[in-house]
Amino acid sequence: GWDFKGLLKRNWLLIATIVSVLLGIGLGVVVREYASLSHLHKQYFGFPGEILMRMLKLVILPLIISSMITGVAALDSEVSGKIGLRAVVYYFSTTIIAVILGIVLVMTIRPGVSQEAEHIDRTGTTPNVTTVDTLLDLTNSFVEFLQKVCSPSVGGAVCITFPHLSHIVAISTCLNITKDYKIVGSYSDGINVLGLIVFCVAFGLVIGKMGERGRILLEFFDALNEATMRLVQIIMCYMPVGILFLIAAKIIEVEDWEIFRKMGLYMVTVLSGLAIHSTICLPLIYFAIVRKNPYTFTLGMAQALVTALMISSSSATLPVTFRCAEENLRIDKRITRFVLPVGATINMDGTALYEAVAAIFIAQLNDYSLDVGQIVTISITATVASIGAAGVPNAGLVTMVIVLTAVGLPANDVTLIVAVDWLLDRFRTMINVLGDAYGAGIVQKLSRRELERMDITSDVDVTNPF
Ligand code: DAS
Repeated sequence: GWDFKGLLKRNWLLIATIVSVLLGIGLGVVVREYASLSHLHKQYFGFPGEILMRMLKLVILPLIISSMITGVAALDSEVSGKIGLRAVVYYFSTTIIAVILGIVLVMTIRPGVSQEAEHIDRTGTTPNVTTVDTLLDLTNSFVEFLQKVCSPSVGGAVCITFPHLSHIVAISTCLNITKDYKIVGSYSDGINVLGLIVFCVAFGLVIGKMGERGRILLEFFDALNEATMRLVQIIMCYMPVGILFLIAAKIIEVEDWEIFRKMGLYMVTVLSGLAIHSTICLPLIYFAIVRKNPYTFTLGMAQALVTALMISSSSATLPVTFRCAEENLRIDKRITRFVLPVGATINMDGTALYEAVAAIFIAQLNDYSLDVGQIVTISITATVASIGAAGVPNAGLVTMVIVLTAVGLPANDVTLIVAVDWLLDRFRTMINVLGDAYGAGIVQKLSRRELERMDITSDVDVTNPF
């Protein structure tokens, strides 16, 4: 027979979370209809949700530090190089696939060309832009690009892929600390996760080479990781309550629902792209490599996916992503500790797809025809912009500027899509998280030989040192 009770018991948290999403939507709609809350009361109302966000953000720092350092230190540099390279290849290829899918959809659906476009207020138009302005803009965004994207992520990627080039790590760590790149940015807008990752990789490589004395640190960070995951387990019990208020508060807060009708076709384009990527593209790649049912895999990630949908931040979802990948899908810790934190920061398929669609949508609204070169530029910059976006809410909207300026569209035109971004952000974050998880599954499969060899030769079991 069908073990209904067992199913309930094993999935109570997921069920409770989904029920609380529905209750939250109901509560939000009712309060919105029947009570007019003052600004202060709205804040009180959102407080239980705020607590959840803060608790999740609180554990990201120890989680990333402990998982990255042990992840890197536990593997010998040759193996970590191979795993890193595979992860980077996976990140890039799936991101490109997402971008191409987005471009194909937006060019066929053409959401900005229909009459719908006429209804949209064009408040964001720039006054005539001179060539000098454009040049200045381009230089500025290039410099900013170097600071924000290149130094940390390329540095991170280089040192994971080629561990023997650790001096590059040192240089980019310095770059990260100087400039406005503090290792830990202001807590409110999240942590500079890329800078942190670069630092942890460097530290992990050093510990790995220290032999007997390094092992003390390795065990320390491993214990820190376990302690953090126990905290996460406690936080997850609070999750249904937090989520209920988070979504209800959002529904009360949104001012303009009418905009959704006006922007309908644009949203349909983005959402169908995300749906196709997550139910067809990623599963196909997973099946081709791992030869297991991809949909059981997606189901195993359900808790993380709902969380991402509710809090629209890959970084803040990371603790839940870890739990799902390790507990439900039983992915090797040596892989997750490596692939998930880096993925949460640089692998954003949903964001890349969204950026490409949004840029071309804005071009369509402006009656601006794009040639092949510009479309290629959009695909490259959308990929870069998704790597550069931090895993925090609405980050993708900010890095949109890179894409728009690269093809000569007014950067101010992001204002045209701001109103619906809070909703699209949730869905693209969900796909970002799913992409990271599939990455861990695929890299594990590709690295099984190295992992097996390590199981035989290594005398320390890093996954359980005690
Ligand atoms: N919300 C994002 C994330 O955390 C990124 C984005 O804004 O696209 O994945």
